[in-house]
Amino acid sequence: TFTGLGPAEIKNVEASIPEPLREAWREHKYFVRHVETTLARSLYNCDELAAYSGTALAFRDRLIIEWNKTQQRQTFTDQKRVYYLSLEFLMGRTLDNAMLNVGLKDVARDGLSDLGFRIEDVINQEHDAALGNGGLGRLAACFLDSMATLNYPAWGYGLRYRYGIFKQEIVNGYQVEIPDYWLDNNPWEFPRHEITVDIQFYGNVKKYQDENGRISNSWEDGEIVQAIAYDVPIPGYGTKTTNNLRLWSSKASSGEFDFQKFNAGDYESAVADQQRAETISAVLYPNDNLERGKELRLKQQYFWCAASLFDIVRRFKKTKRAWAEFPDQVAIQLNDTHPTLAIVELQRILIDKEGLEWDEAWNIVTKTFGYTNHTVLPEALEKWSVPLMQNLLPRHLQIIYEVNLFFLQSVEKRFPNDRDILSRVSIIEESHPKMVRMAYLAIIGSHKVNGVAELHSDLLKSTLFKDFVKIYGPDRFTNVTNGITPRRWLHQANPRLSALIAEKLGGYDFLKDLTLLDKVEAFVDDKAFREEWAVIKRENKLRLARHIKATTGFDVNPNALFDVQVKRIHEYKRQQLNIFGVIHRYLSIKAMSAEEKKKVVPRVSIFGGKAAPGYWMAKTIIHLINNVADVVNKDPEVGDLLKVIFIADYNVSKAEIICPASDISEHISTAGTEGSGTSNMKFVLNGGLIIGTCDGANIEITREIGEQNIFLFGNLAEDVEDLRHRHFYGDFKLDPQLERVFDAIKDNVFGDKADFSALTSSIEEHGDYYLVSDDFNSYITTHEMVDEAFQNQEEWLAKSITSVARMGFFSMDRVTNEYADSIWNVEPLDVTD
Ligand code: GL2
Repeated sequence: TFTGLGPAEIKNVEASIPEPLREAWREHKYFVRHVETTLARSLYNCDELAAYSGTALAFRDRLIIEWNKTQQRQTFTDQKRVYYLSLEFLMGRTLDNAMLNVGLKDVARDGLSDLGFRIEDVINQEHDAALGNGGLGRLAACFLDSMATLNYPAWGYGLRYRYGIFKQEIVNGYQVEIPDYWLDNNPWEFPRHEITVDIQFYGNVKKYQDENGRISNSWEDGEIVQAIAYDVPIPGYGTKTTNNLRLWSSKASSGEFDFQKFNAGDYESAVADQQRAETISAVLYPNDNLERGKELRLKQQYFWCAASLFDIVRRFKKTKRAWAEFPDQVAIQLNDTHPTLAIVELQRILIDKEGLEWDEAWNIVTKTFGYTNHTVLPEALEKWSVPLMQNLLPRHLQIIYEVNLFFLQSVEKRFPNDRDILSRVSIIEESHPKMVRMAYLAIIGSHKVNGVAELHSDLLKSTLFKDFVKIYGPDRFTNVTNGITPRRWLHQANPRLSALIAEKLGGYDFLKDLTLLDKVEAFVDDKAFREEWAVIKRENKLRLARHIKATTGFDVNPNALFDVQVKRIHEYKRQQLNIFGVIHRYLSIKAMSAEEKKKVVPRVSIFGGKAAPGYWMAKTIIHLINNVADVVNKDPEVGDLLKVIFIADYNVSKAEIICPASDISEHISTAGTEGSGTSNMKFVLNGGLIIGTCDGANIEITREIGEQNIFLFGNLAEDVEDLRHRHFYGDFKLDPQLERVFDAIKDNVFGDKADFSALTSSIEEHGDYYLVSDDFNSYITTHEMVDEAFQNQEEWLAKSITSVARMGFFSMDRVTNEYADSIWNVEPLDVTD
């Protein structure tokens, strides 16, 4: 080990080391120094947590240097930057990623091993940064990785929630939520106490005449909350570019608390202001694809938009350019409608603070923003009540009304004979109370609007945003199909597969250009390669089996077909369809003779995902899965032929273990409901096959990998409306196989039937909105095809290899370049010395 050396000796030893190893040596030195000084521990009582912190701090030192250089370079060259505004960044862990991006993981492994640690155990000490719910938040994190890797001058802006997404425990089959206080011992953030912004709420608007005689508006009084910046370095892979993610934290603006009140004995009200202010960035709303219209959420949105805009404008003003150049310097991407107030805030700054004329300002605004829509689900479309906004953001509401007025006037001019169109496209919905339609505001205030998969973007154009296509023409609307970063989702999650591919391709270039994977297809018949491929899958399954054993106590057979569905629990994602299928399988096995059982392909059905705490039906689905697991796993008649596992607290770091271990994964949303889905891509990239509906990105995955390599089933999006309509008018017959499943539930086979009656009756009696019954037969039959295919391991292997080879399209780098070219108009900037 390297302990016990003084600085002079370190220098001596360092000089004696050959150059390539010298860097490695420095890493050790930094590690030891951090453990002994920053952490004030001796190496003799350095536990795994301290080893994690020491390693993290050593790598952080490197990142900071590159980060500073990158920021300086970006400021110096003064070229256009992109700002990605997202309420969610589902980052997961950072250390492993930082080591791989910097390229020194092997050095760290050796160093830690010298000190008696296994690198995996050290990595496992890190708490996930879980500032997101699901795909939307993870997409934002993949964006950051790609933008840095491709050297785009880019910043992320978000909120520094004190509590990330809750931790999930399963108690007696029910989901229980535990707060996720993740900030202790987080070496990856840098508080910037000097970067603060005062954010105003409430108050009222006064008109006044400015020095040029112009009537202006001023937003006065109300309440001020302070935003403080926390910066997180984002290293690119194989580049020196290290971008910045800036997260805002809220604090009472008076600083500490009111000492006068405190001294007068009024303790409670002395701290009340402070607590109220801190509440704004306290918690991430745990809803995925659902908006609830709560005032605190609107406060979060404005707080974050206003702080970010202030920061962006401040940076622009330093360049002393004319305002008209703002869109040449700044591109702002809105991740969903959550940051739509940024549009209004920029208009407010330009006209109220900077004195621009309305049209000139609005022209700048619309050239600056791009809006990404992620869902067509009506319950996810944001609307804010006008009275609520009037109270919280009076000036913004005025501006929204004005934007709407000018917009509707232009629509009326173009379509003078169409009265209905005005109420259909108005930003204000004439309901009680009136509501502000945020998606419409986002479209009107942006120059590009995109969906996240082809089907999704087509549906936007033909349904939700149809009128806007008519008004603006088709060019404002585009598609950019989602992707994933191959660094985390292949190289980090599946290092052996990555290494095997690198060996065949002569290096790791494919991690920067994923289309190079197509060369893997040449090895599909190579015996040694195939064997190695199979061994890796098996190792990954064993790793997951160990995790399952450690967390649930169940043994699963690694030879069984691992069938995985991990994602947020939602009726539209149809985990209920899956668990009904499992029950069907269970009942079928129980009805078999010993001879018949011999032909069954053993399965492990693995579920994971969180339900929003207030989403009762989703919680019922979790309960059913756990009760089914309880019965099936104990049934000696079934044995190894079927096991059901619910992995609690599914998150990014668990996904990294689960994705490489699946044989088949399920992406089975009702056609037309899933925006894109991105875990489908993660599974295929790791050599798993998928069963899916013709929905979201499944369709393009099929196009890329070939339909012989995917198991598609179910009704098509174009038929969904008609089927729902028919159900509504009583034309519904429960699928007979599903009826058998329901009968077992009603016989209390899986616990008290009353617990699940809402679930079964939503299908039998209330219209089966998600078409579970309509798709059931096709689903079961397709699973039989999966079993059959799995029995031919040689064929299966060929499908697995071919699919991976054809996944290049789904790299987040392709996605980022498409946004950069067609929406942002930004160029990369190399940060070499
Ligand atoms: C989502 C979509 O539901 C999902 O299909 C898509 O892949 C992601 C990323 O584009 O966005 N929309 C949404 O509100 N959440 C998603 O995951 N939470």
